[in-house]
Amino acid sequence: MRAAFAAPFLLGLALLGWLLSAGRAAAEDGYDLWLRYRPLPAAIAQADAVLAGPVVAEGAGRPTLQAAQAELTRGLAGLLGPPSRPGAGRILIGTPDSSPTIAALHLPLDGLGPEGFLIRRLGADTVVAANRDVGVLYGAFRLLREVQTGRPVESLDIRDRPAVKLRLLDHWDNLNGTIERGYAGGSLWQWQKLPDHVDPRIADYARADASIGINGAVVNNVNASADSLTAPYIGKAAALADVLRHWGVKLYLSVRWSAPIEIGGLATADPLDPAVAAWWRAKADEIYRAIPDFGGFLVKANSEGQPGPQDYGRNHVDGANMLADALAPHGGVVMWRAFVYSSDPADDRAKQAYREFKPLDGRFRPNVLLQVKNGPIDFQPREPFHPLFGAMPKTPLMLELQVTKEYLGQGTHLVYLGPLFAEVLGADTGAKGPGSTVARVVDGELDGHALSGMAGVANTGADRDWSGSIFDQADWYAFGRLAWDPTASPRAIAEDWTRMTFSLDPAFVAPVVGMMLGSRQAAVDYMTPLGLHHLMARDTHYGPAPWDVSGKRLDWRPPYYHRADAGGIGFDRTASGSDAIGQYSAAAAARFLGPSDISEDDLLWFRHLLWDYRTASGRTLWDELVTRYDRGLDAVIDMRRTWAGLAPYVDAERYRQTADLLRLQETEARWWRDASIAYFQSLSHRPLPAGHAAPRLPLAAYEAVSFPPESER
Ligand code: BDP
Repeated sequence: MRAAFAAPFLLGLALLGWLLSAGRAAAEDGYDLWLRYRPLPAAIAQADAVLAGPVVAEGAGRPTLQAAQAELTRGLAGLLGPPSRPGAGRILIGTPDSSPTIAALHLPLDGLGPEGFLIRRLGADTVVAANRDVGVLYGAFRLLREVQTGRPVESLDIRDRPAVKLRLLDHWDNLNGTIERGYAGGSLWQWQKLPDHVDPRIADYARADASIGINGAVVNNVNASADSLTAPYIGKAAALADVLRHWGVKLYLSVRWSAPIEIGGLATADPLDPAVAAWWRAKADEIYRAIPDFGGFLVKANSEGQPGPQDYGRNHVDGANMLADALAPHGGVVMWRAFVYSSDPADDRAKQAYREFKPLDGRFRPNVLLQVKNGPIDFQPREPFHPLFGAMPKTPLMLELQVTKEYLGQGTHLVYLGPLFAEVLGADTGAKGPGSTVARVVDGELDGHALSGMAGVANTGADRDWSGSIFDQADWYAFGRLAWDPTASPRAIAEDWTRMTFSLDPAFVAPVVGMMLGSRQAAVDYMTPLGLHHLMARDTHYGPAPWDVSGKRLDWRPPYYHRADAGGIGFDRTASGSDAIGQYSAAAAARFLGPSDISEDDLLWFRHLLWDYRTASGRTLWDELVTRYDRGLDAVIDMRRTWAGLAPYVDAERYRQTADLLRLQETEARWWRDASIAYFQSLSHRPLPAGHAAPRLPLAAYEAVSFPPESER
């Protein structure tokens, strides 16, 4: 048997866990995520017998180290089997200050920072060492990943550290247990039972985060309730933090700007009023008494009707700095969101955040990050990168991505978001010459910021499979991996995920990864091809509604975005239109508009064009539009076919879930395609190009669809 001599009781626990998880294997309901630890194929397990010795961690009473030890013990037992080979080398884990053995090795840990790690084979032993316990934990998960993905382990020599400092999930969880834009069941937190009962599942959640390097969780909705800052809720949050902490995950809170009025009894929330500042200081002190490692505040202010400093004639700097001053003595940060747009429809919504924030560059306190969505509108299937990236060199800009697929098919469509995330990270802002990518802005390197961050709006919920479907788990996984290394390849991430989640068999991995990599472009094509955007149904953001003019504001109506009529289609954001293009560097603007952009992915985002405009393919714009809608639908039909051929490689439960959802996706891709073509044809008055089928129903039938039906809302 594997032995864990520093904490022998862990052996029993680990084995129990292993037996339990083995017992669950039959169900394969997705609960285990990518941490399945099922036995590896014999050939690989044989080679990995170098890891068949005991996991040794010196340093009692250090929960994160013990978690790392238990994880390695459990993982290796699952992957390689419990019995150890006599004489197999040890797996030594720890930091120089936790472990005299590690200290005596004088390993080169400089430059690894607090979260980096080193994994190295030393004689018969394998070492996982770091400067801090959390680095050891990350190293343990990395070692397991190497084994689990079938990489050779005989001569391991890995040094790694995260490029981004704050790697956070933003949970849009409400205190009543619902989740805004959540498609995987209710909230995991169970506020009502806290702090007396902390669901053991919280530890599993934190463990999954840790396995991909996520080190923070904002636990409540950006549309925050002031109640989350009351003493009872601080107590509840503290109970959560006590669990998250062991896995290196810090707790953060979204705060409601008007809390000093709503729960503090003040008459105002004016950031320049000394009583208001004092209230926030006292509140921060109170939070830190309960949660000593509290991360800080996330703020949605003066956005979509939320209160904010502008209600008092102040600006975002006044607001953010006042909160920053309250948190600074404790080491906390303010993440101030840049998702703002005014109600003046005359002004292109895509321009508004830049216009409001760029002049404020250099005026924020050092512990403020400005949190900017990937694109200037709102998490669309494709957007050009947000023009603020590269435009505010004196302010750390935190990238906000949406892991939950609000506009991309929600909990049902298979759309792997790795390519979307990587596309924005790889986009060249041109701010400081070629290669000034969003990734380099976000990790702080381009402008020399020590503080840096990436946030993903979480897709987790209380469903057994956490994310709503097995394939949606890949987006959580990809977000973590890219926050750790923003230059990582979405293909490599998909390959690792597929191997860990399903199987090492190349006959399975290759087609699944192919399917995943093509799936985002497929969704773009069947929903909003060629740079079209925001054509989804109002409020639900599910299903097509390019015709809908019922929104209260012009910019809540799809025609505001597509601007189609008998003449043509698209939003003119060139200098002759709204000139949103003018917010980008000359190099980026030239790429968006230039003839070299043969992908034409952003064509109608920036330009209003005649239906007969010649696209790069030689087809007219109208014909190209129809061709892309069909390309999207065809890609989904292909995905279904691919998956159908993979049944022999997957357990029945996970096979069936994916097959069912792909069938639904095909139906809905057809709905999108037919409804959109029917609508745009009513304006273009052009025949469908040869070989493209007419929509199955007349336009009126699509316009009449209400989805989800009223009864299900
Ligand atoms: C939009 C969502 C809305 C969020 C808002 C935000 O539709 O539910 O509150 O973004 O990010 O995408 O604040």
